[in-house]
Amino acid sequence: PVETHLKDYKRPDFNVETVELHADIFETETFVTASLGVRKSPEAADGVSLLLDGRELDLVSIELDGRVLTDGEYTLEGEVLTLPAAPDAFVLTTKVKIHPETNTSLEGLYFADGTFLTQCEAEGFRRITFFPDRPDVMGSYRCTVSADKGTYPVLLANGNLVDEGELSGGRHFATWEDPHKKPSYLFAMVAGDLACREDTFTTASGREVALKFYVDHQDADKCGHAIESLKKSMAWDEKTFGLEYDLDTYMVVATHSFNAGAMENKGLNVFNSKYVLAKPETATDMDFQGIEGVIGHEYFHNWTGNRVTLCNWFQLSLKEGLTVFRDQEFSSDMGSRAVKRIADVRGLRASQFAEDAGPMAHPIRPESYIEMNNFYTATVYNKGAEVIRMIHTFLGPEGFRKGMDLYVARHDGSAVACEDFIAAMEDASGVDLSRFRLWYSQAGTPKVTVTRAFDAETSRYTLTFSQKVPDTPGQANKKAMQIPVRMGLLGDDGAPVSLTLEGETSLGPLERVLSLSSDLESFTFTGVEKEPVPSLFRGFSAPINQVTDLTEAELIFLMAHDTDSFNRWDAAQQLYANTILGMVAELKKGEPLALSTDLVAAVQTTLTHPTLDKALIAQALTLPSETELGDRMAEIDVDGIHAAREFVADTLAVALKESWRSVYEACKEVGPYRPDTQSMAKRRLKGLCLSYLSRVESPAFVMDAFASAANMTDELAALTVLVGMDSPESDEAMDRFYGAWKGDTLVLDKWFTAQALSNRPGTLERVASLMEHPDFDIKNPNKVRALIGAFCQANPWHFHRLDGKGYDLLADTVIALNTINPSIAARMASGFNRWKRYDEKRQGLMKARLERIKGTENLANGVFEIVSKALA
Ligand code: HT7
Ligand code: ZN
Repeated sequence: PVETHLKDYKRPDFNVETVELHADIFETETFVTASLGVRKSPEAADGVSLLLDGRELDLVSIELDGRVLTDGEYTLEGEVLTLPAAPDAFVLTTKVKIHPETNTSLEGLYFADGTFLTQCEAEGFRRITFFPDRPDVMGSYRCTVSADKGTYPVLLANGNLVDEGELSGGRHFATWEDPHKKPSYLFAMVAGDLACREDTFTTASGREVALKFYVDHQDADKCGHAIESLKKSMAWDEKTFGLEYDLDTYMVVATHSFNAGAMENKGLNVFNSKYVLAKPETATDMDFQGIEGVIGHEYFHNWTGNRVTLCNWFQLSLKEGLTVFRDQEFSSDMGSRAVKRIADVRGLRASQFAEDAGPMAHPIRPESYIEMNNFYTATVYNKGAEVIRMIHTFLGPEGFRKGMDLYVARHDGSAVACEDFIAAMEDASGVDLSRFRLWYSQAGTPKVTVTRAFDAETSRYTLTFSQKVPDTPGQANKKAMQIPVRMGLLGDDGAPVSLTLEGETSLGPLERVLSLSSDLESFTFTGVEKEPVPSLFRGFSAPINQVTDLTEAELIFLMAHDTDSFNRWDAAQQLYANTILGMVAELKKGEPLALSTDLVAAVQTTLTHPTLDKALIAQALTLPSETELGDRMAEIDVDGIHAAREFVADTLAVALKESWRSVYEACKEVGPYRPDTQSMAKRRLKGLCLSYLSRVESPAFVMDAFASAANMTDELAALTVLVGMDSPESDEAMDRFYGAWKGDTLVLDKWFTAQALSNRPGTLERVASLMEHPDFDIKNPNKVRALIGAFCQANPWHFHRLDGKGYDLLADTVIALNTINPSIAARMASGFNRWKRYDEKRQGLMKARLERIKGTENLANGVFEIVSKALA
């Protein structure tokens, strides 16, 4: 396989200014005719050839300015069609035959669940027609779709509908024109039989935009929340960034067969139905929040991604990191900022930190790729968003807004690089970001070690920070990064201490942002009478691993007193992790376990806190997952972690039984379901109490909660707890749930996941047998993620079974998916990425499975890239 390198990037020799497409869809074949208005760039050398990408296309005919080209006038080798010494300006017309009806990759044009639809990012357009399929080639598109009218009454493409009509043989057509120039990855078309839910939004400048959601007829009653979320997103972007929508129509199509969450195609988003469809009976609070976030994300791409796009795929974080930051801010403004931040950081630590510590570690702007699809990663997206957040921290909200204004004004309508964003931020704010740029080129999670010294005689308190960016594959000896430390100091009564740095003449603020930029730095605060407890990296001000020597007592103090909600939560997490990992070591030595009474008391205080946000209480009392705990160990002790974590959970359940019970009762709601922040917080805490109570109450108690649930959040919370209980109630609940929801594919995904995550003996065998269930379909990525993804990523105790059967299940799945859907196969293969972190026996078992995958005939490039890097 060929590796593409950032250092080899050159601007294109030819641009395609206009694209006229005709897609004639039939049941067993589709014909695509493309007329491309091509113009040579003034900088291109004389005699350069035009190169067009094409994958799995049958070339029917090719013409240049209306003249049929003969064999010698072009070449077609592999996936490249070459026109040697192409003229300066011309129209190239090709006609190809494609087979969406057998395309299971879900890229290009494909047919799923009765609908034809497209997915072009990153390189799917080349599966539709011959084209220079790269994001810096931008043109205006006019697209005509034709299909049988009875079967596919809805025909859509980007932009505005400009013509439609009947054709012979019961067929019809629609022509769409997009007034905005775009790269090919933003192209979309759809043909299907879909219901349309409509609404309108009036922009700040008074234009009316039609909002149209296309879904399966049976799902037409589940679009309300998505539509409301879209309207909120549109209003938020106007208010926060002054950015208004730029077309008369905004269309969203929902499909059950999709490789990712959603796609921001210009004016015609395609969504995984999971991120559109919701009603209280079928969707959980998390689903409602997920929909709001993803709808926002795709909408915000209209400016950060579509109007200002990328010059090459190495710059992916330019649109994704920035747009994730924007969607995070949007969700924070719509709900609870602290709760959202905790969820985001939990996710970042679980997936991105692991990525940074593994064989696929890459900077947010990668330097090379074999398969671009492998770089839609937590690093590019979530660490990318953290990098934007740090710029926001350094510049402040006003400086950041000025930077955004300048970025959009300078680059609207063009394809640019991460560097252009940083330059706009610097120019608008006057803040120097030269060292900060290292965040774009250096991979790895910096480790920041903090030591403290208090001098009671001079009332001076010194914090010393040393930073080290770890080596990652292909990158060693890295430079110190610029790191913002949002911090405060707490006095022994919990009150914040003034932060006056040595040399300052006036009393300092109660919170400040320190900037680290070298390997070792000290900051001395004056006028500190008593030794304080430091609260550092508040709000997770930088994506780093903090190493401190805070004692159990200090962590308990921060858990109770820190003014920063995030750090209160983080102190609790550190406390649990220290406790559980300490127990893992004790178990190894054969020592008996005992939980500190101070920790139990701290949990009790938090649980019964009269005024604290209930969602924050729930977050603070959720133990780190077995995977998170494993990430903190040099060699992951699967069984030790499981045993110690279970011991802590059981002990807390027994010790605080009365409190869990009373808080549980107090969180019970009256009245109908509402997806507002407070009600969601109550349900979340109630669900957590139920999970602790299940350790001390009978299965009948949980069954009762299951049977009386009035919404999917409560129902699933009870089901998830029940499925882990080794009792007849568990099977009964699974059967009842299946019976009630067998017609709803999204709800069945929850049923599959609940079983995949069970702690019960025989879970692996259950997962294997569910793969044969009539409702499981390996061609459907949601089903694969719900069952096998959940099992391999979130049930480490069963997945890492010592007989290697969990590893076989994953390897067999990757090999099966290799031909069906290589993109999902590669994602699943990364389930082995951490193999070197386990004991020798497990390492050997995983390595053998990786080698088996690598030896598979016709291995897809993407899978090859993942497994060969893992084995290197
Ligand atoms: N920009 C999109 C990324 C994407 C994608 C979406 C659906 C299917 C395959 C895909 N490959 C890449 C989604 C986003 O970040 O908004
Ligand atoms: Zn995105």
